[in-house]
Amino acid sequence: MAILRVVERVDGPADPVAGRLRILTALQRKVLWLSAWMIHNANHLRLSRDGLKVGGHQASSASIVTLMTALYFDVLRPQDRVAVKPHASPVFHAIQYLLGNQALDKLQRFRALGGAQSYPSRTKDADDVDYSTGSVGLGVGITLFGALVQDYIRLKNLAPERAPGRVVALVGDAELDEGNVFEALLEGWKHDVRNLWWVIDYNRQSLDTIVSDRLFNRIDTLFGMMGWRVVTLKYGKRLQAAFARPDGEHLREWINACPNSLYSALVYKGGEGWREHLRRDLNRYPGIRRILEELGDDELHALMTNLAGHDMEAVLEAFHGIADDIPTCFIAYTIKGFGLPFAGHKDNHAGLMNREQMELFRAAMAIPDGAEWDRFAGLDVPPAELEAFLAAVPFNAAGPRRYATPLIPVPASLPVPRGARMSTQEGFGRILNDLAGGDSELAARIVTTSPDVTASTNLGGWVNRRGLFDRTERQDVFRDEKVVSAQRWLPSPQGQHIELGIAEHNLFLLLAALGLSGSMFGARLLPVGTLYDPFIKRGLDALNYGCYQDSRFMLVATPSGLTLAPEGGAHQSASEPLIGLAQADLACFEPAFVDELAVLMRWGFAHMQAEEGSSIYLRLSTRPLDQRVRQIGESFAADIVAGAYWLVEPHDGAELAIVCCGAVTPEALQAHEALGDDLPGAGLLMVTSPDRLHAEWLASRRGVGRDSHIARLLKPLAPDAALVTVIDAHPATLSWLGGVAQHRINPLGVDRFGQSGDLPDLYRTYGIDADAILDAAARACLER
Ligand SMILES: Cc1ncc(C[n+]2csc(CCOP(=O)(O)OP(=O)(O)O)c2C)c(N)n1
Ligand SMILES: [Mg+2]
Repeated sequence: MAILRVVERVDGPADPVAGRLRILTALQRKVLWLSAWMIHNANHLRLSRDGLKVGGHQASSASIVTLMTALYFDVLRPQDRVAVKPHASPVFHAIQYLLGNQALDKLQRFRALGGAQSYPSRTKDADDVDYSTGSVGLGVGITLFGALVQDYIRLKNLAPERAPGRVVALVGDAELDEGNVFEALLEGWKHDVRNLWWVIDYNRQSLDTIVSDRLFNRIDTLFGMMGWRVVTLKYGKRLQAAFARPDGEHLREWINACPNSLYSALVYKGGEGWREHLRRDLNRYPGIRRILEELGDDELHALMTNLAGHDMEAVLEAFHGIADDIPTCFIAYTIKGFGLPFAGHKDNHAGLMNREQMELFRAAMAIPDGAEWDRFAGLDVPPAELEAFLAAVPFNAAGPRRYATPLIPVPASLPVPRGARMSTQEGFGRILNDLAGGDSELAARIVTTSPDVTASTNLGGWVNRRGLFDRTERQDVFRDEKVVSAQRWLPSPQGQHIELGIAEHNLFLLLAALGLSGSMFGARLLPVGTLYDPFIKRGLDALNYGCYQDSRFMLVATPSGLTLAPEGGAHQSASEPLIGLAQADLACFEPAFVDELAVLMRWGFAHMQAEEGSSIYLRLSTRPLDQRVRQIGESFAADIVAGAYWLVEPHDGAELAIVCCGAVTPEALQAHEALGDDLPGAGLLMVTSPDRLHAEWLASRRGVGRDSHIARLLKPLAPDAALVTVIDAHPATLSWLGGVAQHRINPLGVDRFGQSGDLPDLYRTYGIDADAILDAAARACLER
């Protein structure tokens, strides 16, 4: 088995470049050791209370040690922003430990509560993670949108002038199987993104197996087509030297033609395996025979595994060779598990060194017993020299890298659009349009985006006034040709709408990137993104990803529900409010009236900026409703934000309440009226946010805080009163209300796929019309 022969020491020549190389090579050795030891400690040494495998990825980490050592200790600058491939988390934490940004006890508690996180987390880790990662592909995609956001801010001079940073993704090669990566690539081409680096750890292994040779042969072409520069780091300096020897070209051809699976298998088998194959295939060349004679098994193995991604000199040369802002993809050939006993083995993804292997590794790394966590033990560079080097690392030179940015003032109220009948979608467009016409700082910091549904979600008016964002000024051809259009969308760097192609992942990744702009790039933005409600599910993992890193944005989902009537079942949404209910760090609302919407949007813009705030999800509708002219004072506004208020107050001891939410409010009103004398004093509860109501109720059940808002609201009802809930969505969104005060509950909603129809037909068919509400009320009363 090939073990431990590949992490080389470079003897210390006198010139400064070589001196640097020597130190970086030593640090790389330390990073490899610490990342492997951190995982070993978590799995084999720390007390286990539950018998679960702790995990951690020694092979994935080893694969990227050289690349990350070069980047963090030499190439990166403080303004650069990085997404680290999820399984390199131990490498990241080890590097931050060496830089003095990560505490030892966090390393010792890797994957334990309060310790360093399994996958780099912007919110849970204390060592300056830029982008969280975990769900493969998303960390790659977000860097592209991060680069776009950096330009958005730079071209508008929203932040103090600084040299632009590079936004860097450290990518596992199998991440390129994720479609979202390519969706992002296309969008990046359209928007001419700059200052973006994707460094692919091309170890030719995924989780299950060895990746296909055929596929990767196409990857560089693909990047080239999208305007990227591709830098391939294939062979290290020693292999390059061997290729330059007599007959060396045959060795190069042999490796070039070697299938990924055979190369990996030989990496695992070591020197003998290489010798056997090279003898069989290349023995006729005297130059190759010489090489085989000169080198012992270990040396031969070291030569044959000298891929550029593990060759510090080659890696530094490649990174430092790029001085412009053209997006660049580095394809760095590496070996999964490089330097570890399971290097190259196809099953090594979750492999852990056992105790004996770790002892051998420790000996090879020259780590004395008890000095496992020592920052410099086992290195052949004096500690003082290493300390001095680390103190001068450019990436670390400017201290904390996150920016604090002032709050954007939000007015006490937003004007309510006037009109007797209006949908919440129309109200949304008018509120934004109104903001666009003013000159508030709030409006200046709003940036909107939509995946090709800008016009159909009512953002058109805003874009007419605020323009499309584009790196360069462009003409409106339709206007120049005097073709009349309601959409006058002028592209320029001043534009405040980023138009996307139809790709919901891109929408959510862009929203996530925009919502981090303050701490990331020094200018706070208030992103508003629109899409059709059912297509939230298309981008759901990316939405979750944005929330997971506590990015702040306002998602406006419209149209929604069965209420989209003739558009049919493929466009009607039902389960989305349950997503809103369950998704952490996303406050979800479904107003019925536009005065409620104005309150919620105002609150939303403030909540998106609050320390303990979150992102916002507004589920809106295209159904025009009769509006109410109401004075909304502070306490009424607070009720709307808390999630419910009585549209019709119940009498004390009332036996029934109808609870409604969103577009079906007219049906609830109609049913309530029809109850008339049969059930005097029945209440009509208007729910504006099942999510906020539920969250607060849960908190109160856990003993946090006082009575919940919903418990207070339901107090006047008789103890054995019935609730009939109705929402144009899955009935479970509101059925939990029966648990608040143990009222009997009859939940109405949509629990089957929809279909085309008009509102009366559909509401009747799916049981959410006034008759259905009355039937439910009658049944509830009979059950008493
Ligand atoms: C969306 C998603 N699907 C599946 C996984 C499980 N998973 C973790 S790593 C991995 C493959 C990683 O291969 P690669 O990106 O090449 O990384 P490396 O070889 O460097 O470990 C998979 C499928 C995941 N983390 N995210
Ligand atoms: Mg891989």
